[in-house]
Amino acid sequence: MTQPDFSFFNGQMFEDVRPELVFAPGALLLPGFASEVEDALLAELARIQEVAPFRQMTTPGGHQMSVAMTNCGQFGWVTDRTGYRYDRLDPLSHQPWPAMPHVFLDLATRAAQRAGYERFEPDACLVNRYLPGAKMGLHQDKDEKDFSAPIVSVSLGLPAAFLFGGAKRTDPTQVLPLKHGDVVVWGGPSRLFYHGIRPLKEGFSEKLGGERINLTFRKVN
Ligand code: MD3
Ligand code: FE
Repeated sequence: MTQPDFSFFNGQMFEDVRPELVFAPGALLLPGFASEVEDALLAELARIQEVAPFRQMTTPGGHQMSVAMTNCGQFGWVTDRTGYRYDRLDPLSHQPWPAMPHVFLDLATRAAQRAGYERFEPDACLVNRYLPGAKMGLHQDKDEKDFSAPIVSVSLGLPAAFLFGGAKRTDPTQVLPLKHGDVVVWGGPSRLFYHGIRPLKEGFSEKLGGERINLTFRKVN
C-alpha cells in the first residue's frame, strides 16, 4: 500500500482564511497584509538593529521591561527613570534613529488607507521584540499629540495573545491572536483603548525562529 500523495496542496492546506474584520470600534484587522513584504521588512530590520540595537529599557518605576525595543523614523519612544517620551535621538548612540525604510512607510500608509485614513503620515516606528515569557501589561498609548491619527501595528514571527479592553482599565478584556503578517489599524475610539500582550509562548516561526517582532507606526508630532 502506498501513502496518499497530498503534495499538490503545497501550503494551501494551511492558508489563512480569516477575513478582514472590524473587531472593536475603529479597529480593523488585516490578516496577512504584511506577508508579501515580509522578507523586505526583515532585511530592513536587520539594518536598523546594526545602528540601533534592541535594548530592554527601564520604566519610571525602576523595572526593566521584558520586551526589548528599538525605533526608526524621526522620533523614537523611550523610557527611563525620568519618564516616557518620544526622542529624536537614540539614548545609546546620541544619534538620530535610523530613517524609516520606504517599505515600512508604504505598508503602514496602505493599511491605514484600507481603514479610511487617506493621509496617514507616521513619523515614528517603535519596534518591539518578544522572546518567550516577554509580555506587555495593560496600558493606553497616549504619549502622542494627535489622537485623530491611527496607530498601525504589524506582527511578525511567533503568534501572540493580544488583550484588548475598552476606554477604562476595568472594562472587560477580550483575547485576539495576532499572527505573522497580521496588520491592525487602531483608529477611532479604539485608539485609546487599553491593550496588552500575554506572556509569549515558546514556539518556532519559519522567518524569525523563537521570537516575535511587532512594529507600531505612529504620528507623534
Ligand atoms: C491598541 N504593542 O507598542 S500591538 C505598544 O504587540 C503595544 O508589541 C503591542 O501595545 C505589541 O504600545 C501591541 C497592537 C497595538 C498597538 C498599539 C495600539 C494595539 C493598540 C494603540 C492603541 C490601541
Ligand atoms: Fe500600546
